[in-house]
Amino acid sequence: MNAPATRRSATPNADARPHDPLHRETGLVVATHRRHCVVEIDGVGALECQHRGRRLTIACGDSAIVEHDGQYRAVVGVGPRTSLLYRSDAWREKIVAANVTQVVALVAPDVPVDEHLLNRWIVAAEAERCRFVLVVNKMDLADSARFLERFAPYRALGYPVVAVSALHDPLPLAPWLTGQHSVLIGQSGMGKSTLVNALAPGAAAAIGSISTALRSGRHTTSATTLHRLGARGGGDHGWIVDSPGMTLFGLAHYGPAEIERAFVELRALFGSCRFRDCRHDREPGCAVRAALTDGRVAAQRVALLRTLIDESQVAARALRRR
Ligand SMILES: Nc1nc2c(ncn2[C@@H]2O[C@H](COP(=O)(O)OP(=O)(O)OP(=O)(O)O)[C@@H](O)[C@H]2O)c(=O)[nH]1
Ligand SMILES: [Mg+2]
Ligand SMILES: [Zn+2]
Repeated sequence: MNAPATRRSATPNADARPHDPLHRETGLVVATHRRHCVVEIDGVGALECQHRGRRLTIACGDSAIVEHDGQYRAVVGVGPRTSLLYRSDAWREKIVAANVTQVVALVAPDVPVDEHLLNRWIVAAEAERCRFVLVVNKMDLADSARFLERFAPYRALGYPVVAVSALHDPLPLAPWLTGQHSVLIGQSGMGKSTLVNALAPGAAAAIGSISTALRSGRHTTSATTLHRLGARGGGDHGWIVDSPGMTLFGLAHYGPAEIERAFVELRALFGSCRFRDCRHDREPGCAVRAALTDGRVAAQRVALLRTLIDESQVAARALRRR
């Protein structure tokens, strides 16, 4: 429904600059931070660019149309997107990554896990038709085996749960990343950047120089960065996006039908509710509530379903008032 204006848009802003000739080329967005981004163009290299136009949203993974003449460099448009991972509420939105095929969420035993947030990432992945993989990191820590057991219900839903130690044993994740365009997502401190450094050759150096270029030289990640897997020139082995830790993930841009479809274990039930616009709350003849009473579905997933439908309706009303 109310997706950003640039979603699946290929139309560049075409007003010409006075000091032409400009080069106009297309490249891959490999870093974003506020209104700046870095675009990698074949045969040119990495260019730090500004966005042209306030309405233009640019994400790592985007195919960006860049105008440059040596001094002036701006992204004037982006190519059509196959997926767009972003968070939103009734008032604003924040883009995480574009054109990803897979969402990889990280949890670790030494950081309190917000499972509500984790389930929101699953919903976002499903709504964007991306594969979802859960990574349980820091398996070198004491008690990690018991921590891992906590995520058995996600495996039961059909999501792969991969146990790694980014510091000591990152390789179990490697086969899941090959050939995929992944975004790593998770609360702060779960080990996303450590994992990217372990699996993408040259990532540490790239993150360092991007942080300097975009003036974000902090330990905790503030820029979003994209890293190629495998050697350059050796074919597309895929890429992985490292994003800053998140505590909020609003999904107000999806309508109730998209939200319902994103709950894999509930899909078969929705058609069976008595009312077509059932909110699966107190309505009589609700098939979801019946499954909840029987213990066939988890209470926290149904609670999230209701919350997301509510948020989506609040956002739709706010949009109508604007
Ligand atoms: N013991 C152990 N510590 C780890 C492991 N992976 C990461 N860490 C530590 O966890 C801390 C946070 O790691 P980061 O990679 O910065 O975490 P992040 O998810 O990128 O955090 P944000 O950028 O703030 O979102 C660092 O001190 C890492 O050294 C691991 O496998 N084992
Ligand atoms: Mg980080
Ligand atoms: Zn219902």
